[in-house]
Amino acid sequence: MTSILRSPQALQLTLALIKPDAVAHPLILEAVHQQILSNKFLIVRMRELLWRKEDCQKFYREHEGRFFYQRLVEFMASGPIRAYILAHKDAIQLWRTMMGPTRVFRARHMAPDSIRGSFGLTDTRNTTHGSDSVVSASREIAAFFPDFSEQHWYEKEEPQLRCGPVHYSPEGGVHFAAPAEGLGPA
Ligand code: 3AN
Repeated sequence: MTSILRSPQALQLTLALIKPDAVAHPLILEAVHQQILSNKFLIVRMRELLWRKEDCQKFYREHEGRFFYQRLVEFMASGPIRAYILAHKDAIQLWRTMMGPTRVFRARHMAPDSIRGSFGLTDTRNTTHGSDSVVSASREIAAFFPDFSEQHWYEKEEPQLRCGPVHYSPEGGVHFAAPAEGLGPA
């Protein structure tokens, strides 16, 4: 396997999900999207999908046997979810801080302005998911975006996005590196 050299300033990737409780509410969905933008994440990819129960079981297999597992799997397959690949310096930690604690009671008390503190309904219906390590981010990105090559992205897209200029497409909801001046279509 080819190793990928990353400079200290390199952008890190994470997988973020907006869960069915939030996707069902357009204002909450938009509020979370705006928080992603205002925290200067680059949205590398975005898609909405319905998850099959088997996909949820596979994704959450580390929790199999826990008391909330069945409830979690049923809930995640109960309606559309939105998946993002987000890029930022220390993206994994930043997104997890923005989400706040897993348990909603704790989120409301310890991080009332966090996403879960603001919008979480219960410990299961807690608005968002975020990868918890570089290894899980790679695994989770591959699960939701099978055509995305992290290696290609780090080699070709990351340097352009990091050095700018970067544009945001409100229609597509993603960022892209702008072509250099004078190289665009006539
Ligand atoms: P996080 O999403 O904060 O990384 P994990 O990975 O421990 O937390 O749990 C995955 C998901 O399982 C949570 N987002 C939540 O929906 C559900 N979950 C975790 N702990 C509980 C709990 N004590 N009661 C109900 N659901 C839980």
